[in-house]
Amino acid sequence: MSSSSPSPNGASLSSPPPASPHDDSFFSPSAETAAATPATPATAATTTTFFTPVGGDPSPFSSPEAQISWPADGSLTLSWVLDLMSKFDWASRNLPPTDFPTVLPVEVFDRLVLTASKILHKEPNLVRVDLDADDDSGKDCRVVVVGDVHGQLHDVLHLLNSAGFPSENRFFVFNGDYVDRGAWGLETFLLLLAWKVFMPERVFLLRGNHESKYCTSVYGFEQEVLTKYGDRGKHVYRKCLGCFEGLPLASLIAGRVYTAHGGLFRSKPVTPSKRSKGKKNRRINSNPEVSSLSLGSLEELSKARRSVLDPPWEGLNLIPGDVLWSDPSMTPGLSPNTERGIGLLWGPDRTEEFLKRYQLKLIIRSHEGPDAREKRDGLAGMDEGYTIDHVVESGRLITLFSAPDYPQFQATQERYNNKGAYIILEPPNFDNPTFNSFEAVTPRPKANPYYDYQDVIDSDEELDLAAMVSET
Ligand SMILES: [Mn+2]
Repeated sequence: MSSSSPSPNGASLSSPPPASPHDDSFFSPSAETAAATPATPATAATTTTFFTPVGGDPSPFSSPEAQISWPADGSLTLSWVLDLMSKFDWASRNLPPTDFPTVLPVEVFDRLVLTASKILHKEPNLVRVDLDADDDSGKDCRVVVVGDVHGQLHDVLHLLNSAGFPSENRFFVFNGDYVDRGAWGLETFLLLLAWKVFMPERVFLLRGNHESKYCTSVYGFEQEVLTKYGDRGKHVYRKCLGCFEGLPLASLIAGRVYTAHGGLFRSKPVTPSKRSKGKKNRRINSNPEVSSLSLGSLEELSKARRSVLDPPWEGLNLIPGDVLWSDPSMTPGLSPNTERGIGLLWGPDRTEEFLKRYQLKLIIRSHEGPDAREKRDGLAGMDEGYTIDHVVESGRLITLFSAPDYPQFQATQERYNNKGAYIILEPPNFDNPTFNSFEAVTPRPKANPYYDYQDVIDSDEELDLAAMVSET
């Protein structure tokens, strides 16, 4: 693995200085709350606030008395997952990042990631979230859909508190982009893996474009891991990348709602037969002309090879890159996403085609925050954490973004002040979304950025393809 990170603008990514302890955010929990153990059932989460409420009041948890250890019998419990969350929250407020291994030793990290990776790698590219709404036990089921969270740990904890934790009848589908930009990508990703391991049939983690070697080497996650784990950092980073490769690409909820990080994808180019292995076919394969682009099928999606560190932008395996990087457009048709250098742009006509072909009602995708939306003609801004982009005969296309006050670090004083949002899908059809917008948890604990946010390109557009080639 190369030790130098690609840098789109030629700026060097230097190691951030070690963070000073957050002296202004130390707290002394009161005696009564310090003794509280979060052993209540997950359903209680809607009424009980375990974590720092909006406004930045101290966490009700005491300092971790001991570091996290892997359960002796190897099976995670609800209290183990809640304990992990509270210790991550505590550590983010009270410890310098270099002390993170005192909370989560590398051996425990290894067990968690290995266990999660085994589950994730077995899942199909398109995970089916099936709820039996006719069944008596299914009529109280709901699905919470979450968009980009980008290492904003405290906002994720708040979201889980607000929506209620995963449980027998509360499913979660996360649309990817767990890491990068925010200072707690590792904590965020690991706590979601913990939920996945604890409730593999209730929690679904899809891959975002940031769950890749290329993005994490530019937007902070690699540096974050190297900082937090020191001389074990390379090992930890490699294990995370291996886990990213296993993340499924898309979900189909109740047979009616398609979700993916970027969205739709092209049909696989025709493979040249041995007889016609001429120049013409080769050219079409490596550089498909606009006229040859057509929407891919769910069957093609299911067959795509997703285990790649960086989804390729050329060649024959283009579906993962499309699903992770594409954006909707108000212009009809399908065209290459030249702004991003990978993926597609698709118009309302293609949303209708896709919905109609599979008798779906809704596409929920993520991938565009307030910064990206500022530059998109004809598409709404991300102030509320979601937008309804296409309204067509068969249904709707929604963009969902769950990182409020994003990005955590930015060069200008003026912030977007965007809300984040999550969606709840309820029976009987799970296709009429309820939007829940929420504000960022403030104040955020102090942290240093892990990437050069002043010089790095503003949005994750314009892939530095040369860097990707050298990194592959
Ligand atoms: Mn994205």
